[in-house]
Amino acid sequence: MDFQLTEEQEMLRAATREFAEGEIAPIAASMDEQACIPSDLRRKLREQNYFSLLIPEEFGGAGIDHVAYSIILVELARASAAVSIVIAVHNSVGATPIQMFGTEEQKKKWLPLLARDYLGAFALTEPGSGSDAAALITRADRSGDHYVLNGSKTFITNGQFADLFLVMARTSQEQKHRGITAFLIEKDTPGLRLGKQIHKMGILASDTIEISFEDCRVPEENRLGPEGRGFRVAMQALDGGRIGVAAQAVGIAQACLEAAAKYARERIQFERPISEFQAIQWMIADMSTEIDAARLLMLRAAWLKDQGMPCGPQASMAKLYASRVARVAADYAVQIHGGYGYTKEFAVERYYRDAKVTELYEGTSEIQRIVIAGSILHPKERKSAP
Ligand code: COS
Repeated sequence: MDFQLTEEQEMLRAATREFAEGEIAPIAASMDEQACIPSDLRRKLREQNYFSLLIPEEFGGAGIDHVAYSIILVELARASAAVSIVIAVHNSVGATPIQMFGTEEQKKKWLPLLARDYLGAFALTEPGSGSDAAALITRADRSGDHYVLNGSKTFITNGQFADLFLVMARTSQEQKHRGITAFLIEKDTPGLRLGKQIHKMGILASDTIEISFEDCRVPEENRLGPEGRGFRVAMQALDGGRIGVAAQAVGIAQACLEAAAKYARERIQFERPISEFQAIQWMIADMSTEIDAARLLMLRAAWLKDQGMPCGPQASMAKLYASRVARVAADYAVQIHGGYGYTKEFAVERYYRDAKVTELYEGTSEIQRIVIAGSILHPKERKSAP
């Protein structure tokens, strides 16, 4: 067993830290305040290949492994959780499913576009189907060599700026999850409407919207995978996506620890830095230990994915644990800052709001426990590739 990153992974980590500290961290608070990522930063992220991380080189991407990918997301999230999720959604659940389930034509058509200038989004959740994803009711009715979509989707990260949506819709009313099919839908397809912005508690700079379909005609060649296999596409996309959310959580927690340690060394009370009090030291020690454990779970899941081995339960474990660590670390960081931690003067207030979402999206913590418990109580042979 080797706990050391390869030279290339370490180089990517260091380069991302430099980029994130130079270009993202200085504007993270103002992005949060204005609830948007400036186009200039989006352009720089594109130039630095962050939108092509998981796209294979043969399709114009950086083609890096998942271990490197997760480490990069940690560094981005350490500067801005909102930026990290924009990148993670595009790569993990926007582009990767095309690589996993697409035909050669689909890969050749969409992956270079996603690597170069398209932004990807993932549309599974509906107002009536969140955790019970297979209960979705958006219809895709066949009409000759097209499908006609009707219905609505919610909580679409990247939705406002996305060029390509991976959409799960129902092609059969008779079967629950086996009646779901995946489609690739471009933003200007007639009948696809961008709906209202969802006003969130945290990760404010990343956009989250509703979308709807009204007699939206999608050609058969835009179907991703066979009819009735869309639930599997979504689940396998989420296996990878959950590693990304775990990485985001580790990054937020790391930022909390660093901010808390810095403040504790500087803040004088009772004539000494508060870092000299054991109550503070224990919080720092617990944060540090738990962040390391979360990071190791994240790396193990990423490594399994790189080996082409089943990683669903391990991705769920990483997300479940890392997201709780992020929430608790944010709580400790605010606590160590005292009243100041409750103000906009310090970044820990933002970390506290940002951390919570990692326990909610890409499957709540309760769903992660269902996946983990299921893998122990009802084990199934599952391959990570289709
Ligand atoms: N990889 C491949 N296939 C998977 C899979 C995975 N990780 N998870 C489930 N499947 C397959 C199963 O093998 C089964 O297929 P077959 O019937 O062909 O054997 C099918 O999917 C249904 O599985 P299951 O019975 O476990 O599905 P459920 O409807 O009970 O749902 C959960 C399972 C709860 C895990 C799923 O609905 C889920 O992940 N919900 C959360 C959704 C989510 O994360 N939403 C956030 C969206 S992004 S903000």
